[in-house]
Amino acid sequence: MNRKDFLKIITGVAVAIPFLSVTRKKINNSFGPIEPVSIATWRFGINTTAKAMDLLENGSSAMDATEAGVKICEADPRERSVGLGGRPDRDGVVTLDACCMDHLGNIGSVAAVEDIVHVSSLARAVMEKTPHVMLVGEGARQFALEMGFPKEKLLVEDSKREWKKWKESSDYNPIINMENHDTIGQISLDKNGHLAGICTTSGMGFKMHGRVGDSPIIGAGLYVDGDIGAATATGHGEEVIRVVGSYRVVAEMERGLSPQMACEEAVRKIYDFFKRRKSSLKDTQIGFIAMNKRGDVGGYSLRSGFQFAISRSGRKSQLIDAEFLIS
Ligand code: SD4
Repeated sequence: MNRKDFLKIITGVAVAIPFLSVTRKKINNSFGPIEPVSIATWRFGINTTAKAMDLLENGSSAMDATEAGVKICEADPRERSVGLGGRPDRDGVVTLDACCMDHLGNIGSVAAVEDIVHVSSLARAVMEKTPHVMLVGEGARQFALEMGFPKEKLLVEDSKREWKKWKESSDYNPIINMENHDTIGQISLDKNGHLAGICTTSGMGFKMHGRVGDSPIIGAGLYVDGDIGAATATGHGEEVIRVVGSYRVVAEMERGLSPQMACEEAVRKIYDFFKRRKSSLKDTQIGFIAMNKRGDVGGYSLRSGFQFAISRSGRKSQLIDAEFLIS
């Protein structure tokens, strides 16, 4: 793909200037009718953004469309890092994390949840039906059951087999999954110009029981500012939390950076923190995707291999190989 095609995909138009220019002005929204857009992390984003786009084109809200998208991934037992079929912790228990945020600043989050597949919807239920913003562990599970979410066995045979094999080695060294499927973070812009996002995951494979990563942490795994833009993260959650990653990306957009440049800044910050701590960058990966209020998007990762999907109105979803900082 040449630079011009790339710019066309991420900005939706064939001009380079809006993407490349750095202004200090707030993003304005006087761009005529809003074309819906949905973006999501990794290969599975192709289907989830296509689903969201079907709904967005028919007038759904960004939150409804995003939720419908990520639920496809949560329900798929072959996706081994999200929802049903997610990888277990080191005790063999699958625990899920998720959060959601809309353009008004409404937030909901659940962490370390057992037995519930659609933790994205559960996070949304926390947002809409409780006076709180975050429920964890057994409390989140109980709330789900009270709300009528079905109780389901999340550990599938393939994950169990992998976990047993992992247990043969006594080393406790959970590493971030570098394969082509991982946490799903999805952001959509609807016809009303409203943004919403959801992040959902089983987290780091073979993590300590009770470990929570960035994905359900508002500001780390996801952040939405209806006046500016939205960002979401995938990869090594501890590192994303350290720099409050998704908030940082949105703050960079508020400063005037394009979504692409904002993602690059956040990844660079993580890299700097690694260097400062003289910590090894081996076995780590971090990726951000972002969208501003007018539907320009960006994505960037620490290492090669990160992909994200974009669906724009009237076009097929496309998978993009993100640019990266180090190979
Ligand atoms: C976490 N960021 O739990 C999530 C999961 C992930 O590669 O993206 N893993 O740290």
